[in-house]
Amino acid sequence: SSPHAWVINRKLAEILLPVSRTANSHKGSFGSIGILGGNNGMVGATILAGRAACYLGTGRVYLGILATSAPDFDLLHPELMLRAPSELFELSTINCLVVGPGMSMNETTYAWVEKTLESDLPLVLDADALNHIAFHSELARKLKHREAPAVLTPHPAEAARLLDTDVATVQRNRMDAAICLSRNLNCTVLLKGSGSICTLADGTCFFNTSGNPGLSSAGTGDVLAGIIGALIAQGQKPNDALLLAVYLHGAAADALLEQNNGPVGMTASEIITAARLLLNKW
Ligand code: NPW
Ligand code: AMP
Ligand code: MG
Repeated sequence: SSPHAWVINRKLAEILLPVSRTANSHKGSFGSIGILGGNNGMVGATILAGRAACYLGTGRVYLGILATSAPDFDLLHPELMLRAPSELFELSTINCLVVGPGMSMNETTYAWVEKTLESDLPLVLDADALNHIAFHSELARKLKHREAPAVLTPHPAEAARLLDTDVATVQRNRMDAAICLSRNLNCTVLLKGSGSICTLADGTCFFNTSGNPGLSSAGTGDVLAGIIGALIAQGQKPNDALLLAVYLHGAAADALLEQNNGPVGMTASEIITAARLLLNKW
């Protein structure tokens, strides 16, 4: 029989909402995030994560884009600060790193993941950061033994790589797969896909109730990584940030569906603005 799972619903999300902003707040009150990824052909993944972090309230958003022809700034969102990837590890204000969206797999990106795991910041690890950890046991060991928290956000294929199995096996028993990953790597894990499952290192499970197939399009996972990072950067505990982020991300898709802006053609960019609306009007 499956282990017990708590439910992530509006009621739980409400408990986790950030406290309202004080009149004398300033950008330094809302944290700084560094987002590393975006290799050739996938710059958009990092930009989507960065825009999500910005719209979900992070004080300062820095992007380290790895593509050889990386842009200097985001014309549509000039508030994003595009820096050399190494700067993300040098800026003392940064209090959360999101690593992996669109990073791609090569020796250079292996080294970036290794450097990331050596940092003592809270981490959100997604996409190719997870793939590097799956294929290099020395990185998995580093992750397991770090002191600072890490949230891993695999989709079923990334989870299968981490567990050295196939997607069908993961999907047949999603909860066991997520628990196993959390225990093996001593991390919080979000196993994505319809009915996303969060598991903590101690085996506690949560089942998300928001979201719909409108989310089945490119870039929605990159947006989710940015939302989780945004909430961590603003001071939420990583586990709380994950639970609230996964709910908001799904609920944003549900709001778009309600307005007939999906399921067909719902975009990752629209999830960002819909999530901002939900948080502000709650
Ligand atoms: P299939 O074959 O489609 O049925 P990969 P990726 C499977 C970046 N991106 N349930 C899927 O199955 C990412 O950040 C950049 C079951 C396939 O076999 C990464 O860095 C974008 N199966 C990089 O691209 C926007 C599922 O997983 C495999 C599943 C590669 O990431 C797009 C594909 O996974 C993208 O985010 C599910 N729920 N979900 C940009 N705009 O720059 C997935 N699969 O090989 O890890 O490739 O996820 O596309
Ligand atoms: P990724 O595969 O990394 O781009 O992430 C896709 C995101 O969309 C994850 O948050 C998934 O949980 C979500 N998603 C994809 N398909 C569905 C679906 N059919 N129902 C609910 N959520 C989905
Ligand atoms: Mg993804």
